[in-house]
Amino acid sequence: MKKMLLPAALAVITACSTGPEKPMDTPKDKLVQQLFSWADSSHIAYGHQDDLAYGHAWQVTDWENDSLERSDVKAVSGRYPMVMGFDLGDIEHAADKNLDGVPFGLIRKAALKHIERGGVVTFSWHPDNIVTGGDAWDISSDQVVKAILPGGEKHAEFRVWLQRAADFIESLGEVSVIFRPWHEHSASWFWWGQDLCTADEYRELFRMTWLYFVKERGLTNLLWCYSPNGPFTPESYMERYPGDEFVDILGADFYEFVGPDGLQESGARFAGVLRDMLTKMTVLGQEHHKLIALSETGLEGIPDANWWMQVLYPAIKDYSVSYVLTWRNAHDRAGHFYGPWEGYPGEADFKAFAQLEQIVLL
Ligand code: BMA
Repeated sequence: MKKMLLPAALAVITACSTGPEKPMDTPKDKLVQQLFSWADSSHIAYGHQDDLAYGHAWQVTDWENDSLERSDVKAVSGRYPMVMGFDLGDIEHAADKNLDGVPFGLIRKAALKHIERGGVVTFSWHPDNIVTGGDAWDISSDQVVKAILPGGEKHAEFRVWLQRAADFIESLGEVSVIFRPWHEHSASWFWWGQDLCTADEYRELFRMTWLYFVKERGLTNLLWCYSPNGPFTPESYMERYPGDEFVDILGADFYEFVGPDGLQESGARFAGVLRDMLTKMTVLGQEHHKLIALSETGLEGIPDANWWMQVLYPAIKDYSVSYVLTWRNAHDRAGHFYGPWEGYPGEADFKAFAQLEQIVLL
């Protein structure tokens, strides 16, 4: 597949600046240029969720005094992942720790440390259900999005949740990070999902969030990532797109699941669908002058010892995808890992993947 050429990158960088008086050197401009330079030169940055906070069978405990040098990815490959994801779930309650028990103080410190080392940070957010009091996965009401939009009975209360999330982002200071709210909305497992609100309501939710962060709070250094779940058609991918003004990265989440026909077939199926998704996203990225990214992926427990080199890499290698992020290595949930760790059976395979010239680690 032909690579995306430089003019697309220049068009985006230009579009991201507000006028001739503004030099293209804001933290956001630099991050956009960095991501485009990988995509345009056929490099793919590798990312891992929560990588500095914990890993398989360990976690940072005394975070204030910890230099945050431990990483499962580094233990296997000698380098940190270039992209690191963290989740803001429970920030809406002004909690000390996120939904997975990671202190927000640690998340802030780890994000800033990673940026200081030269890495890229992305935030997702699994906020609770403000109507039912349940979590992000509580889909018992299809009135939640409607209720939090302007005019809805929970709007004022939800603005406080937005304020708390924005306060956290603001506390990072003058750095640029990727923000990826309202993800996997084309599926129906979160209260903001496909069957839980209309397309108009979803778009309004995304825009309301953007307007609050960017216009009300002046948080102009965020790169906004839109990330439906795969598979999709170009039409279903764009069905709830909030608009070019509100999005910087066309992302997608897509995981492999092992079916009854076994590992080999599920790997082949996953890779085939992923290639199809990336082909469509490449076209959409060119049309809308946006970066593309595989914002979440993985195979839980990685039962295939050759998954990185024989499934993931062949599926992504022909695409100008800026980064690919695998989900977290839980320290407290047996078998819930998506990245490598020292001693796991696919260690050599991950090492080979990380050593590829095309794959960027830190
Ligand atoms: C999910 C799982 C959960 C976790 C959530 C948010 O995919 O990993 O255990 O709470 O992401 O990080």
